[in-house]
Amino acid sequence: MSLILGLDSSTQSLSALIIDPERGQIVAEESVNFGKDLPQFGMESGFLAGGVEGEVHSNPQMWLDALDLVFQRLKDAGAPLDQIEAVSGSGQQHGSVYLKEGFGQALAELRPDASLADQLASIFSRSSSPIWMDTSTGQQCAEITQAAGGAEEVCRRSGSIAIERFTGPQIRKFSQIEPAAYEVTGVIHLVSSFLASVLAGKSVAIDTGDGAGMNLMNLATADWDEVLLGATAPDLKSKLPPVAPASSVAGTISTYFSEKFGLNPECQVVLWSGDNPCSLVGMGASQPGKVVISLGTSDTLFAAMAEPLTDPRGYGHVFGNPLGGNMSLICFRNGSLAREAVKDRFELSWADFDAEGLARTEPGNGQKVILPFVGDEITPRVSSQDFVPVGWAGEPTPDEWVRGVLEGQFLNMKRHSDWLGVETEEVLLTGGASENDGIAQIAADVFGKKVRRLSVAGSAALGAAMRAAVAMGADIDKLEAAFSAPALGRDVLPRSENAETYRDLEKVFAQALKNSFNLA
Ligand code: ADP
Ligand code: XUL
Repeated sequence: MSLILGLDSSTQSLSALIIDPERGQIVAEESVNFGKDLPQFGMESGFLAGGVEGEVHSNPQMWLDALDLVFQRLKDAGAPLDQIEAVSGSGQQHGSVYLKEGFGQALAELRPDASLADQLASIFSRSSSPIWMDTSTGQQCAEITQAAGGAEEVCRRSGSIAIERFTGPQIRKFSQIEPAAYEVTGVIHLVSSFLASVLAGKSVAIDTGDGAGMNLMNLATADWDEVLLGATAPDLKSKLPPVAPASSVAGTISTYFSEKFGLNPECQVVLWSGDNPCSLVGMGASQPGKVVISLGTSDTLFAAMAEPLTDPRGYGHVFGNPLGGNMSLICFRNGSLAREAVKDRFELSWADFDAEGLARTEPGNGQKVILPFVGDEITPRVSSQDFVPVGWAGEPTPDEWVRGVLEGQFLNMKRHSDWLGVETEEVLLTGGASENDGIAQIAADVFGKKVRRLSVAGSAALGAAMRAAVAMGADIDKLEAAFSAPALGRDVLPRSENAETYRDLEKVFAQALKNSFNLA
């Protein structure tokens, strides 16, 4: 009994990872792709296409079928399910599940001879679940902001200003458009706490990591905030589970799973958390001092924080760090999409973004910048139709465009993460574009820090497993050394000869933002 299971219910798939914390090994991996493996739900990418006015919903019954299927696959593959000591999980953040009174009872009565989805079919008070991609609650955000005393106050309390995809505004909308269904809702869960409840066979708590993505939890007290509850929807407190630290053990695994799939009946269920909080752990960055930058479709920057500071400009978010304290999450919408736009516009290749290509221009482009927003941006919140070169006498050359946009992206990240209040020792780079040495060098130079590359695939499931292992007494440093080690020989050091250039360029960038978008 020494293995640990981590699950990750993301937008498009549910994956499972079994680790042996003592040996530092991955023992088994399986996954279920919602579109491919559960085509009966008609959600090719895990959500319903064609939602009106920014609505993006998914189907909680699909998540239940996926849970059954992933355990069946583990069992069929001969995974040692009877040796799993603890399980935890990661859920796409912000998504919400609406359940009638009696949810806990229904879970306690689950029989192994029928599926989860069939047995729980009548327990939902709302058949679909809004997810993080939903942008339909602008009006509700404005109403909550007004009722709670302004954007700064909402941010001070919850760690973020009112955000469309966050759960509070989503709940408010549901209470307004379907008041009768809201009325009969007994409990509202997040994707994470919903699936943790199913595993535990009872309705369990929401953890502080994912709970902070609701605009409902008070960061300082790590509990529901009366002012925000009151500003959001009637009688809301009675419809929310309690908040608890992510390290809490919710109970032992439901007999549904031990009888049906052969899990050990003593297997402990540790609370689930959100995917970003779990990734923080999986990336080996749960202790303050490291900043993770993920260069994916969008870029994200996250870091463990020593103090629960909030972003004075209102762009970044603060969530609970599942291993204690807090973490920041900052999203930059113009990530790879913007890099690809430059590449396509000038018919370049990724080699032009690499060391060789970048050698054709000078660091800092002679103290000229390009504001790197090919489309609307959320950090900073600006509406933009194209990149803005600032201070250029003529049109930049394609090589200057490449350098300008990359430098602009990292300068923008540095500027908008200056409120974190952590002394960064190193920057951990991950995501598709992190492979590129030229891009990594610009990151190192702009931040003035050592950049390390991580090749952890599936950091959310891994982080969930590592959290469960820590809850069972494993040492986080040992786990990080075994599972989250930076790729060997791929560190990039900042070049001291460029330090002054980039310090000056930061000021040029700040001035350009101010002049072009009227931003402080
Ligand atoms: P996501 O998980 O958001 O789908 P990934 O982290 O997988 O994204 O990153 C994929 C992106 O990485 C691609 O769309 C591409 O723009 C970018 N990418 C891949 N290779 C390179 C490279 N060598 N240099 C720069 N960008 C790259
Ligand atoms: C974070 C966010 C996304 C989802 C993706 O605020 O909305 O990263 O968690 O699953």
